[in-house]
Amino acid sequence: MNRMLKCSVALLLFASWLCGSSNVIAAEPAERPVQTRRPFAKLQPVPFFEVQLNDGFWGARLKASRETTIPHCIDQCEKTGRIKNFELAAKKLANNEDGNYIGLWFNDSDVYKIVEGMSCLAALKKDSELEKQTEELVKLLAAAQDEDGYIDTYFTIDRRDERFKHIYEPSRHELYCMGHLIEAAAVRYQATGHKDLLDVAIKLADHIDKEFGPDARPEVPEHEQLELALVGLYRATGEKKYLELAKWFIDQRGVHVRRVSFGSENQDHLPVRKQKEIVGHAVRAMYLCMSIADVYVETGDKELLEACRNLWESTTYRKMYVTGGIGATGHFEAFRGDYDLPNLAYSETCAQIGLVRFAHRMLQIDPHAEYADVLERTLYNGTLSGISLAGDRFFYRNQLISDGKYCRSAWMDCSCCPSNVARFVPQVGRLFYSTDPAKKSLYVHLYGNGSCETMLGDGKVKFAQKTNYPWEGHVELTVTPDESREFEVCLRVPQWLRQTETPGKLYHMTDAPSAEEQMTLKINGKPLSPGKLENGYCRISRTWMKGDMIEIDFPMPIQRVYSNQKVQENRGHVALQRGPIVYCVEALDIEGQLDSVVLSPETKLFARHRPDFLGGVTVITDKAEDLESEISKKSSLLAIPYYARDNRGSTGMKVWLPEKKVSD
Ligand code: FUB
Ligand code: ZN
Repeated sequence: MNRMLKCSVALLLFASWLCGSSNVIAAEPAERPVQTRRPFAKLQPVPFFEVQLNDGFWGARLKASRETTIPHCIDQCEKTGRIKNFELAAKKLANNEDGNYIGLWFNDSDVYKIVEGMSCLAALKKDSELEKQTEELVKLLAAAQDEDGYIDTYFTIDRRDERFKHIYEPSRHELYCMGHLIEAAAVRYQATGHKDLLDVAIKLADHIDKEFGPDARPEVPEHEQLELALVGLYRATGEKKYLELAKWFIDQRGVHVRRVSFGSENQDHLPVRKQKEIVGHAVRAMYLCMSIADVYVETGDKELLEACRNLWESTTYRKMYVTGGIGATGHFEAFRGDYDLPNLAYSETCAQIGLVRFAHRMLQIDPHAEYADVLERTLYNGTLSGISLAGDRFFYRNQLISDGKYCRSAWMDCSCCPSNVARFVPQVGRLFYSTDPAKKSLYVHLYGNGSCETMLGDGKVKFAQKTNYPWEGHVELTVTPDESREFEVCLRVPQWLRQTETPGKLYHMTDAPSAEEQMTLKINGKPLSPGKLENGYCRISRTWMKGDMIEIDFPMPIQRVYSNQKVQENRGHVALQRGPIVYCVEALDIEGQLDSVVLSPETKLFARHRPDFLGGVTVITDKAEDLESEISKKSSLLAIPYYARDNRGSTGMKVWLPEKKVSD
C-alpha cells in the first residue's frame, strides 16, 4: 500500500494539474441516494452497505479483502501498466503526447472493477485513506476521458482514429470495458453517494447512445456487460434512455440486419427471447442472463422473464458442476452440451460469480429457495475457490480434478478473475437479505454472523445473526424493530434439508436427515413448528418486539452426493458435502496415491472442526477418534472444503471419488 500511497500522490498531482484542481483532501462524505425499487421484482435486495459481516466466516473474507486483496490488486494494476495506461491516455488528451499502450486490449476493465471494490469497502466502513485513494484514481480515469465522452485507453493512447472500428475483431472489448466503468460508477454512487465517476459514466453512456441504437450503429457488444451496466445507470440517474438502450442491445442480439453475427459463442445465434439453451462463452452468457433479468424487472416484459427461466434451467439443471461451477471447456471458455461435465473443468471464476449474480436476480423476481440454493452452492464452492485464503492468489479455472500442475497465481495477463473477485467479495452482504415491501416480509436467504439494518414498511428493523455457519447449523437471529410491529420473517431452509435431489435431478444426496433430525425452531426459547414451507422458506408472522430471538437448528450431516448417470465421468463416483460445503481430497493429505482413495457406502465418516487449519474449517475423515495430529499425518481419507484447496502448495486434488462396496 505504501507504494500505492506514493504513487497516488503523484497521480493526484497529475490529475489535479489536468483538472485545474488543488484539492488533496478526500471529499466530504456524500449522502447516499434513495435506492430505487425494481418494479417487477417481488423482492428488493437489502443493499450490501446495510449488511455488516464483521466477524465469522465472511468477516474474515472481508478483512482479507480490505487488508490484502484490494491493495494487492492495486499494486498489480500499477506493476502491469494498467494504471499507467490511464496516465498515457490523459497525457495524449491533454497535450497530444504519444505513448504505447501496455498489455491486453481490455485491461482498463480491471481498473474499473478495482475502483468498484474500493468504493464498496469505503462504503462499508469509514476509511478516509481508502476513499482518498479512490477519488484520486477516479480523477485519473476522468482525465483519460475524451471530450465527447469516449474512454478506452487502448484506442485513445495511439489509435484515436480507430475508435469503434474494430468491433468485429475478437476481444477488443471497447463496449465491455465501458460497461465495467459504467457499472462501477453506478455502484459507487449508490453505495457512497459520490458522483465523480458517475459524471464520467453519464458522459460515456451518452456517447454510446449516440453511436449505437436503432438509428445509429447496429452492433451489439461482443462480450455482454454493458447492458446490465446501463440498467444500473438508469437506476442511479432515473434517465430512461439508458434502460431503453440496454433493452435495445438485448433485442438486437441474434438479429443480424446491417451487421455480422458474433455467433453462438457470444449468444448471438438467435434472438434472446427465443434462446432456450445456454451456450457459448460462460461468462458472457451469465452477463447476458443478468442483463435480461435486469431489463425484465424494470419493464415487466414477460418474454424476457421466460427467456431467463429457460436459460436458468438449462444452466443449473443440466450444465452445472456440483461445486456450482459452469463452463465445461477451455475451448472459447464455453459451455458444452447437456450433462457434458468433464472434471477437468474450465469453470472460470468470473462465470461462477456471474451465476451467483444471476441466481440473486432470479430470487428477487420469484422468491423461491431453488435460486438461493444454487446461489449458496456456487458462492461457497465454485466462487470462493477462485481466491486464496490470504486473498492474494487466484484461480482462473476451477477444475474438479487436478494433477497439481495448475496452481494459484498472484495475477494473470488476462486478470478478469482476480479483479472480479476483488469487487465481488466486498458486496457479498447483498446476497443475505431481501424485503417484500408489499407484504412487509424480510427474507433471510443466507446464514452468517453479522447484522443488517433496513427499512421494512414504515419503520426500521435490525436483524443480528450469531452463528458458526457454514460449519454449524445453529443460528440465533435477534429481531429488533424500532417499535413493536407486525411483520413476517421468512427463513430459507437449505436444499440439503428439503430435497434429496437438486432440481432437474442433476445431483442427488444420501444421508438426508430423518424427520426427527429435521430443523428445529424456537422463538424466545419456546419451540415452534416450522410449519409447511412455502417455496423453501419457513414464514413466521407475528408482532415482533425489540430483542425477540429466533433460534434455528439445521442438522448438518455429511452427505454423499451422486451425479445423474448421464454425467459419464461421475458414474460409480461419489462426492462429499456437508451443509453448503463441497469437499475434495488433496494428495498431500493421503497415504499413498490419490487414486488409492476409494470410498465405500459402508465407510463411516466423521466431521471435525479444526479452528487452526486452513483458516478454520470442518474436515471429513474416516477416523472415529479425534486425533490431534490427524492433520499433520497422512491419512486414508481426509477431505477438506473444495474452496480451501491449493493453499498449502500445489498438489493433486479430486472432488469425485470412486465408490466401491466393501463386499465387492
Ligand atoms: O474477455 C474478457 C474476459 O476475459 C472474459 O470474461 C473472460 O472469460 C476472459 O476471456
Ligand atoms: Zn475471469
